[in-house]
Amino acid sequence: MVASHPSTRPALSWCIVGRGAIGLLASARLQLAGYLPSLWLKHPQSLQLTFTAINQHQQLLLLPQTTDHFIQRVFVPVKAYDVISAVTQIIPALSPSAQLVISHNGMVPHQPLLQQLQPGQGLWFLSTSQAAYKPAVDQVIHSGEGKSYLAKLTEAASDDQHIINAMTAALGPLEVVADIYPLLWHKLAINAAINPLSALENCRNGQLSDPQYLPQITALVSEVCQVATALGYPMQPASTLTEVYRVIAATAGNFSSMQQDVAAGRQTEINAISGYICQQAAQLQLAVPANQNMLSQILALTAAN
Ligand code: KPL
Repeated sequence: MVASHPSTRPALSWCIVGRGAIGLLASARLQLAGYLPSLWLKHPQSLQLTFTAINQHQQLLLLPQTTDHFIQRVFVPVKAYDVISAVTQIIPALSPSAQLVISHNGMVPHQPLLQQLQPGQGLWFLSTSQAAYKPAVDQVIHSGEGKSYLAKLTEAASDDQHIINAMTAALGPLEVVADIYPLLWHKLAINAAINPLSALENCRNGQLSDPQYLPQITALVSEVCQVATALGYPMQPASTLTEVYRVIAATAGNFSSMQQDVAAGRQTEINAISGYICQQAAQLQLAVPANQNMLSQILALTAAN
């Protein structure tokens, strides 16, 4: 059988930026669905990836490096603090009508990205609760079944059916929503409650169901609800707290991304999570001591890195 090459079937080509767990999960699932994913890495190289699906089925896949210089579709699932620089680096290689799908934890101001795009280049946002981790640089394990939400961030976001189909293959089930921000605030509350606390306690998410953490988690969640509501995204503390405990139970055996970052001595997404909440609260003149405490403690813990 002759292997197909991206340039012979450009309609199926996707460029995936970075080699994070979600990006590799998306790449593996895209390839298995018949798409042609390629990796855009800081040090260009192809990757032989061992992919373990949610049903434990293992496959060895070859993910080539991106060689296109007229990239039409790109998925950018990088850490919050890397989004702007990743997009800045790839922009010269994009076609004038390229479609970019970004995905990250926490909140990042999207204005600097929008300023760099040409009028025909569209920006989408994907928020996912699919869970994956990398036990080694060339292995990715799909560790938790989740769901993804996709929304347009700009008028130039187009090519809808292809983007929706591909993102469904990559990280579905997928729901298309008109406004991603209510969902992002919802996810921010979950991450603000679980990520810093699990990193400070150096524990799996499930350990946070211990009643000793209830007052702290309740305070973190109600502060986020207060800020989100003041910004026009109404959130109820009681139902949000229930959702946080549902996620803790659903991901009980997992280490949160921030626990993993701290344990590995990497930069964390604390500024895009607790930092963003504190910044917004300061502008609204609201006090958020529980989130401020998480921010200070994680920054102190990682200061030496
Ligand atoms: O999104 C997550 C993360 O680890 O970043 C949660 C939901 C907390 C799952 O671990």
